[in-house]
Amino acid sequence: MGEARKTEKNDKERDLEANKVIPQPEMSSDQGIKVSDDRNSLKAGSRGPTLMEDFLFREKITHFDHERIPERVVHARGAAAHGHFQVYESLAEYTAAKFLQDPSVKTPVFLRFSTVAGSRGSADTARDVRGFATKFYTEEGNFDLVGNNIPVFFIQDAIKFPDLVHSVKPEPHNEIPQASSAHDTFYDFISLTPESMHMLMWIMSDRAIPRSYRMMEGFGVHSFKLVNSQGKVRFVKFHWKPVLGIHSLVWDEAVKLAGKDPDFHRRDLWEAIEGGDFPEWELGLQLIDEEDEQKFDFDVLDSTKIWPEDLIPVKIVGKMTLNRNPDNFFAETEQVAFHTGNIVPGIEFSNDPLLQGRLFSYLDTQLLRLGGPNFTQIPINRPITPVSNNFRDGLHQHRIIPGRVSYHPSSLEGNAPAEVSPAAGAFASYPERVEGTKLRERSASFSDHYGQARLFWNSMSVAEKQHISSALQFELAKVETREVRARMLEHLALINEVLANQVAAALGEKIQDGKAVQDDGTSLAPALADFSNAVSETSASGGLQRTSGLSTLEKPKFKVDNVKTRKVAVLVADGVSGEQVDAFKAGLKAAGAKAEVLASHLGSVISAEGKPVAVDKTFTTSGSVMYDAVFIPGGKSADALKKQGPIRYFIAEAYKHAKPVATVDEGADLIRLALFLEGISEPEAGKKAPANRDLGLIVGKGSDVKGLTKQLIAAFEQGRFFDRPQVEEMAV
Ligand code: HDE
Repeated sequence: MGEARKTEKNDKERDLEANKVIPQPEMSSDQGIKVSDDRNSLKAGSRGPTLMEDFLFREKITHFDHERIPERVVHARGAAAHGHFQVYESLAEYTAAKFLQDPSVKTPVFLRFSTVAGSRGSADTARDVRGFATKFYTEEGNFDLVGNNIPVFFIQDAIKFPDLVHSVKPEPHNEIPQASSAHDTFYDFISLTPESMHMLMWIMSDRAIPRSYRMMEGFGVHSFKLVNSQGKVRFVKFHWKPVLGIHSLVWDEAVKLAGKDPDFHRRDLWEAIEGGDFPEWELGLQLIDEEDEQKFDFDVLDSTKIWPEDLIPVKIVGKMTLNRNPDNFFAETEQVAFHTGNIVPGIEFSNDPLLQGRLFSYLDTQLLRLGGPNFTQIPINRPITPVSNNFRDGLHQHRIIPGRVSYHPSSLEGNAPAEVSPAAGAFASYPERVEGTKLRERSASFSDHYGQARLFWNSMSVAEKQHISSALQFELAKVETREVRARMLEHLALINEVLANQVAAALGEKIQDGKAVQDDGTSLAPALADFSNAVSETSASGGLQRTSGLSTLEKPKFKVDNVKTRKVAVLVADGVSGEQVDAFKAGLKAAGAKAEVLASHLGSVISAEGKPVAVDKTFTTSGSVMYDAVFIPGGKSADALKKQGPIRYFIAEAYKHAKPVATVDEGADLIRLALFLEGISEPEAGKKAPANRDLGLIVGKGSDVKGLTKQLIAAFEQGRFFDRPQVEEMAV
């Protein structure tokens, strides 16, 4: 078995393995000198001063003093994993890229997820776009697809990126707020940058608070180009579709999780992979022939626009599986260096001005962050292909290249390394005709900033619209400058009147004829210089009112498993029906979901049958926000739990967060206490069962836990239950 596993290792795994340092039994300094005492510095007398000559002390402390490297200027907080990618069938028709030709080839990948605005130590569940950066270690060199979980971006031209980031980061005078866009400078900037309005809708939507990295989509955002071996060119947008479906938190959960478990997403990814639940995404392509570039009312080069899936369907072409956690967070996750410029033959850039700017930025930032030009030699960044060129020296040079020649052409040592022809696999840009007048200008085809924001809003379900509206009410209420709030309201009025009026009401403002006005009718948002290039009359939405692929609550077009790895909290105390706990756990396990037993203490509780029931977590270290559903088994335990306020809170909170709540027998009383005391009216007798079930409140019989488990699984299929009445009245 050990041997078999070894031979299964891919080239990247072998490469990383070769760099693994196995701890030795004997301690030594970095110079290899054995250390006898690592706990006491060298002193002149046991109470005397430490001696300068203590080279062991100095070496240890100096290394420690230099342990930190600059964090990424954006996307500082992240988590990553190894895996592989395989195409379902050859994509030779579309691209010459070798790793997309053969379905039997497994290309190793390293994928890093991240939040954008927060520092390395910030919480995972902040409202933010998530980075979704994949490094493919292909046979033709590294291909990096450095994407996000939102398919559009805030700005159209890379030159604005420092301004955007400065505006969203903590404000410079007081370094407040951390990992949040809800402050003046962000809204000041984007209210003067209307091209941001489409992305703003996404950021205020549930997409920006994912349930798990494993349950979100990924997007390449820009259009790239695929070129086949005959030189045929197509524009392409890359999509990653999660096999577990797209799921989000609700805002209250995200806020609470930031305190209860700031590592919520990092831990979730780590635990899933350790437990053998390997996250998977299918790769999707949207393709537009080069000749059709001008056929649409949006510009294919504009990264603030999607290509609506109802116009240009997503073709599913392959699958990525993450199956191995990093061995060392710093060496791999922190030191990995992505670069949009890392492409392989068969894939090319488009002229999207946002993408073009990124081509400069990534290499530049790594030079500072990783301390010089040799960061490509760090194991996680090394390609699996041989590297041979005349680059030399530089900080942290690890290669020892023998010989006199470090230039080309040369005659002294056989002219090696020599150039390679494109036919033999060298990269050669396709002969695109490029011509233009030198100018600083944006194309008029980039100037609709509201059409797709409207398309997004119109494509949302009622619950999703409500979430967007609440998010905007929250964020803008945190903005202290009234004119900035007013300017934002006027943008919202161009997207949707109902939305704008809801937000205006929460801000105590009024909108008249699209303008935010004071009581006397005068404008609240004085006209400012127009930085926008905006036109509001046109629509860049392909003539569509709504499109599929945007709402996360509608049934997806791709195949998903909404049940696998879902986590249910089982609330127990002494006297719980052990049989029911066992039956419930077995039923969930069979469906690929998980139950965790929670009690007031670790160890075990004694079941009604007199046997120990193992406890996974205590009530105090967990919370309903860490679970997808709650189950209260029957038995005397339910009576004991009734008396505990935090337990009633646990149940009411899960209910308010629209999660399935299930119970049997004696548990029904506990639920009644928890929910109906919370302001929810108990359904009329007789109507109870069917009405409750539709709302994800599942009350079953202890004699049929199997049936109840099935109902719970069906509830997961349905998603959350946002239609529950009266939840706004609940105190949790
Ligand atoms: Fe980035 N971005 N970005 N970005 N970006 C960085 O590179 C930049 C943009 C994205 O897990 C930096 O190594 C510019 C869009 C991800 O290591 C930096 C512009 C998209 C990651 C940088 C953009 C992204 C980064 C900071 C405007 C989605 C994290 C540290 C043109 C398609 C990768 C680093 C990881 C990181 C620059 C816009 C995604 C400074 C100039 C659009 C996922 O180079």
